[in-house]
Amino acid sequence: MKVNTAIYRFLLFTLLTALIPLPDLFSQAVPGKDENIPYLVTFGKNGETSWGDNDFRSIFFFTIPRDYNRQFYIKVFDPDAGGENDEIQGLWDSRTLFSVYGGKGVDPDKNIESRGLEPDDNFKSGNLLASRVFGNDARYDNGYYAFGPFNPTEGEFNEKWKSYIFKIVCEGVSGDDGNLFRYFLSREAGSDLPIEGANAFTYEYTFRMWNDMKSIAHIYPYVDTGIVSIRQKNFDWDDDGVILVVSTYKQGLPVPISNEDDYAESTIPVEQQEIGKSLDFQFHKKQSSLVRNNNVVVSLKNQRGDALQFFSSPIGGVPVYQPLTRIRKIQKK
Ligand SMILES: [Ca+2]
Ligand SMILES: [Ca+2]
Ligand SMILES: [Ca+2]
Ligand SMILES: [Ca+2]
Repeated sequence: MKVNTAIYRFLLFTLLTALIPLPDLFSQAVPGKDENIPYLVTFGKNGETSWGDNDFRSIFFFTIPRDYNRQFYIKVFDPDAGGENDEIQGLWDSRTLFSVYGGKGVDPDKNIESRGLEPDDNFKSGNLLASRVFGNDARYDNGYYAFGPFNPTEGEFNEKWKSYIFKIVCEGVSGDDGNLFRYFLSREAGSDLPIEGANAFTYEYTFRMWNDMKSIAHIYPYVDTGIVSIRQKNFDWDDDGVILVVSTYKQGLPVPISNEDDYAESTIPVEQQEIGKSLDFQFHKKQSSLVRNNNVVVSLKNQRGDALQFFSSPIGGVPVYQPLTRIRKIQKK
């Protein structure tokens, strides 16, 4: 190798390293800070799927790092369906059940049904640690309810993430209104004190877009080793603008979009450079007219049919398109 080439490669490596952002170690808001999603949404089971929730449930997992040995809380913002933030249909009559699970059966790597992707899956696996039903209740409107305290070892240990896993299931057990809410993993019940190195993930993301035309929502699936292609599926996007896939390698790949109460699916190729990092699925709203109250569902599977995880705090940080990566590849040829 010539000296010039070595220097060039060193500079390129330094530049690329500097450009890759570090993960936010202190973010356990769900949706996460980088996602720019206002709320998760779950409708009462008597609702219509055309309102943007295909299964009237939402399942999230929290990871607590092994070296954290204090108690913690899982807080739900606006757990009620009524008053502010929620989506009324007729009268307020939705009842929403939130349940927290730990112990054996929770870890979705060991027990696929815990993911709750198929209608008949036993997604209530694990030990029930806490649960509560919320209706139209002004006490919790536009405020928090805190589940816990929990001890980290009440979760199920996952060797790969070196973390204890907990699961929170949200079900619209009756009524037809949309319950909009957020989660926060906190060291204290009365304030938002994040746990360093903790994270949250889901396999099927049901969320609300902002009611404006300029905000772009993001979700960040993690591309594990062995993935060569991804089958994406989006539901009830209301023909609202475009969905783009961005990564260090992809500048913005548009995917087919759903309209009203239907699914759009397609296969996305995965490059070697995208392994071990996150993809950025971007949701850009239509600019010609404002689509209000757009709720959407997104899920991904790899070429073997295994579901991908969306992390609230993207693994490896938010991916940024690197044109240099392409130049370098072309030069190597
Ligand atoms: Ca209603
Ligand atoms: Ca409310
Ligand atoms: Ca709510
Ligand atoms: Ca929708």
